[in-house]
Amino acid sequence: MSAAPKPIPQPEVKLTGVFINNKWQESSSGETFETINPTTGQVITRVAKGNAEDVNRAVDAARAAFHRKSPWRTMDASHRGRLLNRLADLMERDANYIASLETLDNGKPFAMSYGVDVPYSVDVLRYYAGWADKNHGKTIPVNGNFLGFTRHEAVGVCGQIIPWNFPLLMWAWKIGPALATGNTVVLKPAEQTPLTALYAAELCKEAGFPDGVVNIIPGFGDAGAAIANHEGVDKVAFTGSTEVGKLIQQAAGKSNLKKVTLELGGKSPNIIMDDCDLDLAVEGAHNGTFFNMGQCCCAGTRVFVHRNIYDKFIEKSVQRALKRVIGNPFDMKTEQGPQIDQEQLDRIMGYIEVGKKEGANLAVGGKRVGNKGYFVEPTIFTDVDDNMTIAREEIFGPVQQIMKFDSLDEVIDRANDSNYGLAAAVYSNNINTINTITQALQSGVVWVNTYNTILPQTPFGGYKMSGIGRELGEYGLEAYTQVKTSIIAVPHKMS
Ligand code: TXE
Repeated sequence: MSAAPKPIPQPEVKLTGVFINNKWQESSSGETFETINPTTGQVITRVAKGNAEDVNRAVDAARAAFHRKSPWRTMDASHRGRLLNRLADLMERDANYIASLETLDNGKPFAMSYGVDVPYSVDVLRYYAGWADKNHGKTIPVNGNFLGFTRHEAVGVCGQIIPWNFPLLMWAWKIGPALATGNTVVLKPAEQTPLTALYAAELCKEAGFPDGVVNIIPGFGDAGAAIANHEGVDKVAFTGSTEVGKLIQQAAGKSNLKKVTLELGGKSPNIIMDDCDLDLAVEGAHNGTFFNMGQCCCAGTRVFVHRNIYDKFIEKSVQRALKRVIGNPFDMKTEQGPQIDQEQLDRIMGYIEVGKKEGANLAVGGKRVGNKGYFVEPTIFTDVDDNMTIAREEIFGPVQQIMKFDSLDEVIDRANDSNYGLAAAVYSNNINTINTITQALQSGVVWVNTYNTILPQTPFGGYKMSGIGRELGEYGLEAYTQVKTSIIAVPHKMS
């Protein structure tokens, strides 16, 4: 994408309704809720509060759009790909507006919304657009006088529940593979950040997706629960807390055993060996923790540093944290905006207190910044013990834990000693160390001399309590397709 334009500091909010069947409507209850600007704590606007009744209506629309004779089901697969590419074109056309809206609603720096969130969303849509007519089955040389082949068919109506940390990007991760494979969608954005999901719904309509293919229900957990419990939903994809992930799985079990994919929390280890490029590692660990105000499921908040470079690493990490630019997210120099809301701010400040109480050394930060909006200083704890609360629980804020280690075997065991297993990284220049670590760590991705490198082509997802299933890449198609076998009797077999 070209150099960032000047952001729109007060983007006009155009769409605040429930989006069903390509039409904007009020919520069935007529209720609305406030969405708050986290930079100021002020209300941006009110948004329709969708509930179970709205979910019912959206599922009806999505079912009708999935009928075997519908325009969507009878469309060439390649045409689905063209629609997704058109949607990506429209996002690029409106990139400045969308990025500005994202910064207003979420608080992330415009440099990130414009430089990361919007272009990555576009990339994911284009990546899956390419798959639309390439996700094919196999002809299988079966026993007997039969012809055997498989088709990869759409699952049906997909419920998708997304969080607030990457509102547009999570929307694209969910919608892209679902539509490429011919499903229909009922998506609920997070209550904190509904605005870009709603605007992007309008772009789906403009791109030409038929009525009922994409339905968006802004609302709270009750609307999410209605999706997870719905008998007419064939699959649910969720990104959010591990706690709610468990509820989604239970709801699926109690209702119609809908397929479930979950992308949940993490407490990812970042292992810094003494043969690493130290400056690269310091910067990698800094971004690994502080990117997106620390509100990343894959944040590398357990930084294990080899004894030989421990003191030097801490000195440089503290210097880097002190240089981090916090402030107005519409300022292009800003690296760190506010946390998403008061609740998350309180939670993070609570963890910082617990860290101090349990005896970790607060090397830098630890305080709220100002009293307007939800800003927190980049915070580093050193001399952290593996059993401390701040070393075990997801903080989801700009708080880094640094621990010391002596040997490779020791650090592998300690890194794996977690209920989570989403991501991990190693900084080293020794190929044997790298190979050992990448094989031994229990996590969905292991980065080497890089962090947060998430690409449309490679799968992303969790071991252990970090989730079920994979998103992105070819593997990401599996969640949205079923394999059907056809066996046809043939009078004459030619093997
Ligand atoms: O998450 P929730 P919250 C983690 C992070 C954070 C914590 C709490 O540690 O501090 O979760 O954040 C919808 N049935 N992550 O409370 O509640 C909700 O409306 C169905 C990690 O914001 O899980 C929203 O759309 N849906 C994470 C979505 O779930 C329900 C990103 C996520 O909200 C529901 C966010 C219910 N019963 C938080 N209750 C990641 N993996 O990236 C709520 N929701």
